[in-house]
Amino acid sequence: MSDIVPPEVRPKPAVPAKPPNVGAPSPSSPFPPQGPGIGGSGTSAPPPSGIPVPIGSHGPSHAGSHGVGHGLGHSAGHGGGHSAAHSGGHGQSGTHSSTGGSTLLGYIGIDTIIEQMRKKTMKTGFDFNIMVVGHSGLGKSTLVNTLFKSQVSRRSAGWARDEKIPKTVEIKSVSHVIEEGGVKMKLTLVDTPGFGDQINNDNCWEPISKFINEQYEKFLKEEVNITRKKRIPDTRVHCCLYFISPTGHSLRQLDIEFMKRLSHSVNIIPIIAKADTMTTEERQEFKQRVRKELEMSGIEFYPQKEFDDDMEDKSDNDKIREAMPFAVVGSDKEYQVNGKRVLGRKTAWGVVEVENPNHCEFAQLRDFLIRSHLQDLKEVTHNIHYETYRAKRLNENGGLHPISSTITESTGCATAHTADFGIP
Ligand SMILES: Nc1nc2c(ncn2[C@@H]2O[C@H](COP(=O)(O)OP(=O)(O)OP(=O)(O)O)[C@@H](O)[C@H]2O)c(=O)[nH]1
Ligand SMILES: [Mg+2]
Repeated sequence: MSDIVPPEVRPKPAVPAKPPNVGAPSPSSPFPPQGPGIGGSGTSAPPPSGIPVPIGSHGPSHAGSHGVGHGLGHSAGHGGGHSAAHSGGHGQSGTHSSTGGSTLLGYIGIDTIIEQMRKKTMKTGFDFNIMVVGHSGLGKSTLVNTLFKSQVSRRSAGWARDEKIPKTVEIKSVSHVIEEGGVKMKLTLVDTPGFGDQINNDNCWEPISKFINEQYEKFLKEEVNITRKKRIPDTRVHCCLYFISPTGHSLRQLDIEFMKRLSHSVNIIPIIAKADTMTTEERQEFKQRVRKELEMSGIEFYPQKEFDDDMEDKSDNDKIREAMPFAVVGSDKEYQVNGKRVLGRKTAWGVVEVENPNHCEFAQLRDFLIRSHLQDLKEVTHNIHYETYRAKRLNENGGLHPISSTITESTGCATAHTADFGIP
């Protein structure tokens, strides 16, 4: 889209960044970046010939704590990983090399694999599906437009007096292809108008939960088809932004109910909407209270502690978790501030700058969501939430089991087993 900021004027991520997502292998990739020779540029110059290059420094632990997933396949949208297949297949070769302690007599070009993966992924492009949930008028559409610097969500004009509020929660899904730096992303925005707008809001999480599961079911059906598509369309919700009203009091029963019910089937990121309506102290107090309430209700939001890959991941994610829920402001209007055009909300007493970390936490949310964790959101969706759904469906279906682990292991192929499930 037209007004995407060129990379050179982008501010640095405010949260610790993970390795770049574009073309980067998943944590369970058979070829994770290891030291200076591999990874990073991928096109790095070969070392002078004759210098022995140590190989195979990664062992079986690189199955990753998510346990499953196939780096390239997954980022290209047709994951289908399996831990047994992974450690039994690709994982083995890495283990073997390290125990052998072999050294290469010259450059063979293993480091070009990253570039090969990058090229392939660039060609295939990315899918990212984001859902927004929260009361009407909390700024959901505005925030998504602010996040992607384009009009990806049409703002409703609000309910006119003679207009009827929908009787149930509707689910509306729109897709856009956005491109930046030669990388295409198919962004699907799932809106949920009507959520929390009824007199009786009991069970208004149900249609949303149903929608999320329907996408898993679609994916599962495609996966078990004998003639599978080369690339299964991924409509699964990778992330659900949950908008909390800036009441300054506490969470509503509906907020707790929704997050409790859905936190095990989708990555929920709670955010405090319209943060400019609170003073700095009110905001801090409210954030603390919300955090406490989430903890007391046992709500696990993304990034879930149990899925941290390693100590580095844990320490990065701990910082993010401590700062959550981000209190954000959205706007798709630009104003001139100190000679610069900034996205903001103009008030009688000045402009609230959306991307200014002193004004609100939008930049932290954006960096976390897009610049450091987008690929991880997809992986957790595939490896944890979808996997849970898949296992449950297979159990319901008369206890069908994957084909024996020997076959899975001998093929070493992460997706080989799926055609053998008898899913209806
Ligand atoms: N003060 C303030 N107002 C905001 C913010 N974000 C959006 N608004 C305003 O709130 C109103 C509703 O914004 P929308 O983005 O349409 O809200 P929504 O949640 O998508 O609304 P529905 O689609 O009707 O559920 C508009 O007038 C926005 O300009 C914000 O961060 N702060
Ligand atoms: Mg809207």
